[in-house]
Amino acid sequence: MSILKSYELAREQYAQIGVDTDKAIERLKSIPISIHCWQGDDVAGFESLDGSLDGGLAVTGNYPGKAKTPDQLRADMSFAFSLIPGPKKANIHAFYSEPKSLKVDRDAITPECFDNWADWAIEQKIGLDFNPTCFSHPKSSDGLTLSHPDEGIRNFWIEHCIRSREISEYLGKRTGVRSVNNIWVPDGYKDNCFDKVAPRERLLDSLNKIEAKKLDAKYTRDAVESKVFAVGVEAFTVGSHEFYMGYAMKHPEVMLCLDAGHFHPTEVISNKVSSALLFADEILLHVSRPMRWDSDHVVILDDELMAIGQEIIRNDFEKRVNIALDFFDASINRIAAWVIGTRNTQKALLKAMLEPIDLLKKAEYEFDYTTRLALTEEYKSYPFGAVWDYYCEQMGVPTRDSWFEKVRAYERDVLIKR
Ligand code: RNT
Ligand code: ZN
Repeated sequence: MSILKSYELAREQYAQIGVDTDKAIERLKSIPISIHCWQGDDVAGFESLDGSLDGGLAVTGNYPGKAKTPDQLRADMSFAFSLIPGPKKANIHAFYSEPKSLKVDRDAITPECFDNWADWAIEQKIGLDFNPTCFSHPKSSDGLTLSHPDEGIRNFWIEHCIRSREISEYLGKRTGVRSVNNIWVPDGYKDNCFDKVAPRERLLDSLNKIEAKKLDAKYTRDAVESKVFAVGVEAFTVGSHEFYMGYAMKHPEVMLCLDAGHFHPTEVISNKVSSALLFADEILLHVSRPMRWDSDHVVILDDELMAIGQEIIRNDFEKRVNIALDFFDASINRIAAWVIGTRNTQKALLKAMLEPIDLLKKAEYEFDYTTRLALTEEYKSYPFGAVWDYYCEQMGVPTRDSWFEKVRAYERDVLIKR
């Protein structure tokens, strides 16, 4: 059946419950999703430094065709972008630098090392987000970086983070879109920690040094990301949720980052947004999917993803919640992973926009929990897919599952030949 015909029927059905689907589509067009480059190369980076993936980050699988050069990675991302509707940003890491000379260590990176990324982003008409890379490096091999007891190592990572902030500001200026600079460090212990205070004091001191200089808020803004555990860091992380929550509250210019995979297994970030935004003007989300001991599965349209979408949409938080993705799976086509995860995140937002929000809030305020339950359940099977398809068509990207054959063709023509 034609996409337009289905849409017109869906529009009528939604109109009956007071939902304007055209408005929902317009709203979705205004919400950028920051897409992480590191799904494309299994979080490897392109440095010729001696560091393999560490810091509790684990990527499993050996699907063929991963990007081995920055140009390949950008080509793959550009292709993925052509299959994803709506506004996007690209999220990059410091170890994707392309220095003009042979080797530039992390404490020496400069904005020019990211000129190729900036040029590409301008061409794609997108903004760029940034992250210092405090892992996969000889100086992170003790599992401690900004909280390392050795002052020399600490200073190395402080310098790296200071430079990352400046690079982020530069990228914001180049692209004309504010760049978010997100600081995550892997610091922690595999086994029980005897002194929990000293490492946190050192992390705090390092952050204060990193944040000492004020940068132009028009172009960059920092965020700090917590984590509860990782493989090899089971017992203790220095940068816990309470640590960074406290830090962000005391330093309101720094945003709190909530990663969906960084909490205890049944703890969800969808239930943190409303509290965090009572005390902060903006937050950063890392949309991911925890699965047992892994925190970074490709996001699917599950209850938690929909709950994240609902929290943003029901409360008009889209200008205050920076939505970024953070997952990596090397066992499937990496471009498909981007497309699946991003389109799902957008679907979750759209689905939330198709609820009659005022009506459901009213039922709740009136203690009419029967209406609340009956209607939310009924609306789950309203023809949301027809609205999504129409949106994709309007945005000039493949509708329904037709993006997939394009990924298969790209795999055959490009990826397999690498
Ligand atoms: C790690 C954090 C962090 C990373 C990326 C690569 O647990 O989630 O955001 O995934 O920086
Ligand atoms: Zn993350």
